[in-house]
Amino acid sequence: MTVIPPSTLSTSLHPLINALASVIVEHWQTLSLAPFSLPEDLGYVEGRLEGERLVIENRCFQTPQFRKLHLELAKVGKNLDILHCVMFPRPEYGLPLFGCDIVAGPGGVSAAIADLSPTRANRKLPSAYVAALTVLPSLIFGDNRALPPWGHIFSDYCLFVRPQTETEEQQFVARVGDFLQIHCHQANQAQALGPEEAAEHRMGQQTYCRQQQQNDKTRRVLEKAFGEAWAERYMTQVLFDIID
Ligand code: BLA
Repeated sequence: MTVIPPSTLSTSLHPLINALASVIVEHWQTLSLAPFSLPEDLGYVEGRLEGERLVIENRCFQTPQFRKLHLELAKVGKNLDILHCVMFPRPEYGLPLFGCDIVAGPGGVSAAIADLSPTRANRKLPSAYVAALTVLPSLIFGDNRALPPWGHIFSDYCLFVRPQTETEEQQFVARVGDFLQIHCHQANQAQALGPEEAAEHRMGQQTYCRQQQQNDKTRRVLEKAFGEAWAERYMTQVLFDIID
């Protein structure tokens, strides 16, 4: 069994980030994990953002159904804590992409986003996902955020909020747990598709990555700490690598 190592950053991160990381790791343990090597040891990286230390800690795995499970925790100085997670399926299993991003600052969590994003050309999630997601009770958040222009890759079930109370934070964590429960259950039952359908899902993943690479807010944080070339390489080869 592959053991997921504990985070070395967790003692200093926003509680919502630690809670989400725990939920993610818990669900990943239900999959058949194997190690995944990042390009040139990008497991733990340090840079400087306007004189402040940026620390990135990556945990990566693969499974029979997922080519890459990526959980990243980052800390920028004392002021910005980030959780980034994407589960990239192997295209032949026809699974959607789970993605989650949390950005927390001194004023609280400014962005909490989670989705199961479709990879089919018709932008629909598999019917078993729709069946499971539609029976989840609807949630109320006081501050729903609008998606940026590149955000058409996300599904109708996407949560994008600025949680304002602890109850809202707990509600968010619980819903991410629901997404992961559905997703890991479906993945563990998934059968491989034929080459044509796999090609469609591969294209869906390429579109997802291309759109995510347009997130200037992520890029700017990485550029300030590590420079333009490093940020470009990190965004296109680690965070959102486009597979052929
Ligand atoms: C927003 N992402 C952000 C923001 C920052 C980062 C600083 C702005 C916060 C805000 O608007 O309140 C930074 N995110 C990072 C950094 C990393 C990171 C540095 O992951 C990695 C090192 N982003 C993702 C994934 C999703 C995602 C997987 O990585 C979705 C599943 C979404 N992040 C996302 C969206 C925004 C965001 C939609 C808001 C962008 C906007 O409003 O323009």
